[in-house]
Amino acid sequence: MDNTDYLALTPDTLAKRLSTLTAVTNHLGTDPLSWKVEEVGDGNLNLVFIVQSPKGSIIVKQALPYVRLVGDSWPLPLYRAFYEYHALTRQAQRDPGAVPEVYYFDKAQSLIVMEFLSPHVILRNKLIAGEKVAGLGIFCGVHCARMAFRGSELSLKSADKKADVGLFAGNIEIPAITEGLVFTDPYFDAAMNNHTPGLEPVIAQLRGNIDIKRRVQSMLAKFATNTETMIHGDLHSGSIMATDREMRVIDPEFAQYGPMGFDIGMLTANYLMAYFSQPAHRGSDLVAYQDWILSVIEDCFAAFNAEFRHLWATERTGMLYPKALFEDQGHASDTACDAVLAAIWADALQFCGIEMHRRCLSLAHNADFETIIDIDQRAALEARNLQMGAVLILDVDTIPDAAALTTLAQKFNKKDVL
Ligand code: SR1
Ligand code: MG
Repeated sequence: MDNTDYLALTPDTLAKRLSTLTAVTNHLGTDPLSWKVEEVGDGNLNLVFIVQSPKGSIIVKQALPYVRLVGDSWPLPLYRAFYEYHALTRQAQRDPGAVPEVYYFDKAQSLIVMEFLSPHVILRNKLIAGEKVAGLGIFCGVHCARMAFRGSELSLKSADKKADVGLFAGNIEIPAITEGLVFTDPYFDAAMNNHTPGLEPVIAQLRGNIDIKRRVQSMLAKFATNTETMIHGDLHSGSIMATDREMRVIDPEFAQYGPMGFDIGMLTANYLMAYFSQPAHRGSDLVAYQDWILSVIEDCFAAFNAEFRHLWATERTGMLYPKALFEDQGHASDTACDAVLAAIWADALQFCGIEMHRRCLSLAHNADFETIIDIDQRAALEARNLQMGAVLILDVDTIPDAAALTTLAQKFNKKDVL
């Protein structure tokens, strides 16, 4: 493939342009005329192609030089594919089997060729359809714990971790999207915002609350300056593909070094939004399905804590909390681990509340709510979500554990806010 000037692929040009790559022909065979190419990208940023042949299938993901959701009025650097590639390789090392296998990366073309996951579908669509995924919470909790621990100086050599922080620090514009759309825009009348009509009284309360803005800005400072581990950066139910029992995490193009509680907090927000939206999507199975979503949240945090403690005991080889300072002195380190986990929990809850806000107030909403056609019903359900988000930000200290979090969700689920 011409590896110099970037050129966006099309379904018509892809086969010819990729047909000389061994990494591709290994999976598809050498006859590009037998390849079927389909552009399936429905995300906010990139081109995504499924390429199938009688021999096999691949995914080709290519960055566009602008935000697809908005158009070329919002340019975005192609280099994000470079960070996605490096994130995928680190995720594969730190949690083997959790992400698609990468077959090929072309930096100049901002293009990644990877494993086609089948019959997996986007988890968000399963949650809207009322489908369960066995082991979902455990998978997510274990994955988040492995990524948090193994990407930090609890585990990595400091020189390696600091070099990686330096590498990812070159990514400016992608974190800037999160800094704006997630942490800032929801809390004032920003140009790209949109919201469901009817939510105005709730929005006025949130935007009029200086405490919320202060706390969210403090979490933004953590997001932007605390480089304790490599985070996915955009871990929501659209970033997980699942069958009824098998899961993979995809799309780490927002990866950066950031706070350990960020990914699990964002993901929890997306489970809570799935939960709050269910009355519009379910019939007689509503209560059982909502209970299942809450059980996923509880399983996720239980698995996160258990895996993190396990890694603390077995893989604590970095410069932080060294065994030389604890176990080797005959001092248990359990209380230190408890304190680290408590700080992650508090961060996660606040990131969760912020994500619950931005998906209803800022530019990029989610299908859980957006597919609700009855605008009054959508506003009523989003209002519960917005108000619970505010409690997570303001009253984080009153929510000790995942059981308290899901109890709070049940309380808001019964509340008529509007
Ligand atoms: C302009 S990009 C909007 C959103 O899409 C991505 O998936 C991230 O969630 C980002 O905030
Ligand atoms: Mg994405």
